[in-house]
Amino acid sequence: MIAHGASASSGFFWLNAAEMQIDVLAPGWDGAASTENGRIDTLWMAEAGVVDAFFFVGSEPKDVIKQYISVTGTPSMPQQFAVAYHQCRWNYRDEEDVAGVDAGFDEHDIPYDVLWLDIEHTDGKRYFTWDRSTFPNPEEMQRKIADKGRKMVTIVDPHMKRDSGYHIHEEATAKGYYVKDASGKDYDGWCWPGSSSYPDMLNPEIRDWWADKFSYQNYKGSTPTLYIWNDMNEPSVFNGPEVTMPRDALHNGDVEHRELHNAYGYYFHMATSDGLLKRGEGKDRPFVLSRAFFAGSQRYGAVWTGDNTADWDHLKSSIPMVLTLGLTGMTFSGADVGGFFGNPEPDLLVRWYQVGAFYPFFRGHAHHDTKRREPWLFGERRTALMREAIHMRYSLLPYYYTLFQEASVTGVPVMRPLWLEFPDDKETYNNGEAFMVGPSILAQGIYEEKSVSVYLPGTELWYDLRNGSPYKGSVSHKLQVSEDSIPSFQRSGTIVPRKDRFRRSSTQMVNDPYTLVIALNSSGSAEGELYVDDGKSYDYQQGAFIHRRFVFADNKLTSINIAPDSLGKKVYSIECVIERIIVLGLSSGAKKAIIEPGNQEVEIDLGPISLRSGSKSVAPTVRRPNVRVVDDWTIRIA
Ligand code: NBV
Repeated sequence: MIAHGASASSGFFWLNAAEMQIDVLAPGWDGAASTENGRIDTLWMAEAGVVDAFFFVGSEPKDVIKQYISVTGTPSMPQQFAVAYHQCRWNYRDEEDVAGVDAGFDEHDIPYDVLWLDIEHTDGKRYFTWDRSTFPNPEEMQRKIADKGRKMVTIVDPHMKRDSGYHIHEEATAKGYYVKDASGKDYDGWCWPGSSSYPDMLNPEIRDWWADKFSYQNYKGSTPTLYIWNDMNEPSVFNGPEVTMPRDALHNGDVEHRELHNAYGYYFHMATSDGLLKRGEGKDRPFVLSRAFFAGSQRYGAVWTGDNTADWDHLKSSIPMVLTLGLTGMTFSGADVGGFFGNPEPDLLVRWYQVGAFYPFFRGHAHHDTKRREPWLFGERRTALMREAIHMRYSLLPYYYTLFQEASVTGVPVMRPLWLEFPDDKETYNNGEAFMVGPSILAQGIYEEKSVSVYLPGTELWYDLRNGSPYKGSVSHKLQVSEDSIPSFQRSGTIVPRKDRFRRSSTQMVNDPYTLVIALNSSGSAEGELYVDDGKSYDYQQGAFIHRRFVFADNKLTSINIAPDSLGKKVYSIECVIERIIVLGLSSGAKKAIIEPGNQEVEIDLGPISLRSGSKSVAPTVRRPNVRVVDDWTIRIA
């Protein structure tokens, strides 16, 4: 629980994985004690376990998050590709289907990084196997996708088919690795494969055994560009009480399932993530998406909000859900774009892409009973709008990656409620429709309306991301809704790094030049950061990264190295330059800039604010300064 008021913030965390109920006795509830001085009581009950509780107190909410993270662990740093767009469906049927979807993105000039395979790709829902009639050559399929810098993900659920011909089941049975029922026999529940049992993830030896299943030798048909999706790990049991395992099922050390339930998925995610780490000999960062999670799951990968529905309300509620996850450390999260159940009306699908392009985890997904909905199936105009939304995300990838790095150190989430950035502004406290991405960008979802009120906090200006128009802070702006994008703004006083050349996948953007977008505040200054590393390994932990702070003040932009020297055993360097600097709020009289060192003069003139098709808006732009991001330099507006 996080509580926040203008003068202080606090948190309470009860580490307990049993069923828990928390009553928030807010005004209007039976038994609400007192709301004097804004006080709201809460009542906590758990079915089992011990009271192992933590209080966190700070002067602002980020202090509370940092303390909570110091107890439960920092979010893992994702690979760069994982921050880009993912395309999923239950199910891409066969290798031809996969090739067709992959080609469809290229034909329509839409970047994507990851193609996902759901449960039907397996041989009878036996995970770690392939249905060879539909996927006869999985390695070749992955290699073809990888040639474009893309990856694949397959699903691996915890219910193991009780089938004597299935090697995993045979081993787990022989070794006694399954969760037991109350009588001590292997627990047998019903799930996708039929009769199934569940490895006991509480036991470290069993987690090790599970992790080994991801080696290339054990997982036949897997390659280094294949990553994993853990679903149904609550665990979900179709015929179990409350659709899960009975509370008296037994885990390692005779721990009853009732004590462990909410952490089963956490351990499963942990073991899977360790598996990917092991298979790459600890070199590459794992990517594992998990449906079930618990305090600390942020260390093992991404999560999503589960099976939503293709309706406007679910689009709307995805925002408070993702924001709340972020506050609890789980910053790498998102909702199924388009809605899992049902067919989205095309306008909803477009809006979902526009909102989803801001989620930290950005994946389109759909139930197998729904119609196909790849982004080019709804006419040219809508294809263009969805392409635009995905392009916007790709151009902001340097900013997102920088925010993920911040989250991996402090736990402060990538996507933030407004009050995390403006803790003193009471107008923001109940706002669950708008959100910040990092400290610099504010966006507001559109849910069917024709016009929308957007509250912009703080006293400074905000600049429309699309056309650079300035809007005043501390004001609710009534805006006409445009179909082009959802309202989104850059806060003045900030600098956002972008990459504006569009490629097939993020991997192909590695050497592309940067654009910096500077939004000046009323004192004519601004600040921002850029973090870059190799996007995949752990070398950054030994200093192999670039971390710059850009400061604009007194008409001069300075690039400062903020990477600590102490880590410097390894080095990361790139030749990338900054090809364009857009300065929102700069007087139009400025005509040239001087770069130091070198005393080189470059032009300033009006250039496009975004490279989106059809965008005509311009702003003062420093043309081709071509300074390297790894170097120290200044650029003075003359
Ligand atoms: O594996 C099938 C689905 C999956 O597509 C979805 O994303 C999960 O949340 N899975 C649930 C099981 C079936 C749900 C009806």
